[in-house]
Amino acid sequence: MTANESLEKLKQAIIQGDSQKAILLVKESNEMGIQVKEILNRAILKGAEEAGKLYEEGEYFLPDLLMTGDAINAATEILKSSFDLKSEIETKGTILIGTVEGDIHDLGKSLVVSLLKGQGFDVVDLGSDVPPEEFLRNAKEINPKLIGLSGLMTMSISKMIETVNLLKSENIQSRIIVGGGILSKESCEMIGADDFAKDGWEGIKKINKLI
Ligand code: B12
Repeated sequence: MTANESLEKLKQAIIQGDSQKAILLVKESNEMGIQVKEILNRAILKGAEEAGKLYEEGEYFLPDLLMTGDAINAATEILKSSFDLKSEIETKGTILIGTVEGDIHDLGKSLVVSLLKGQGFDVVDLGSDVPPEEFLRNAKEINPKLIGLSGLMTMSISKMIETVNLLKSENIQSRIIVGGGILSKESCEMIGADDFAKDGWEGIKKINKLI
């Protein structure tokens, strides 16, 4: 099997929500020497996007999305182990991260957490559906170098605005980055964040620059 065929099969397994197949194909792609970033961006994220489209078009229902979510989780769990290699290097600082209130999507955020830990950051992960006040309380307690807000739904943008406004009104000095496929330069400006990222690796580059 070629690299392209292997990635295409993995993408299909994600769309079909076949976790067992996805696990096998991630391992196979790894063994073939395909880069982790390629596996994620060309197969897993593309599969997630297509499952999302099928849901929008009414071909998929919530249980189908759940199966896709499980397959994404199973596949990314394997990839995460290859990020956590540099955990013994000196810490680059603390990052506070969470998915904003009303949004339970947390697979992408958890992946970013693993990437950050692998880069030598200490990460405090508040999980998903995190109210603005919870971000504020933790920011005051931890004084993180950067705060990352994740959100995958259009309505999450208004929660990001609310969260950033609260943090700024309380004089929190941490840099702020927002992440998720719905974001754009315009929405980032509207939110008042320092930057945005639609992909984990782009996010890491931008975080390293911001800090
Ligand atoms: C899996 C999935 C689910 C799973 C989530 C499981 C989980 N534990 O996360 C389940 C089935 C539970 C779910 C539920 C719902 N979902 Co859903 N879901 C998806 C799907 C198919 C994939 C998301 C995913 O995991 N992607 C894979 C990960 C790895 O990628 P990612 O999250 O984008 O993360 C990457 C980047 O965005 C970035 N990133 C993410 N966060 C951060 C943070 C920082 C700081 C940085 C730097 C970077 C960064 O880095 C990551 C790695 O590259 C998307 C489709 C899509 N196009 O995204 C729909 C989608 C997000 N869901 C959608 C909807 C509507 C829902 C529901 C409302 C459905 C319903 N009727 O109940 C509920 C939401 C309930 C709620 N209140 O939150 C819509 C949102 C539409 C919109 N624009 O508002 C989408 C877009 C589907 C669609 N096209 O209609 N969903």
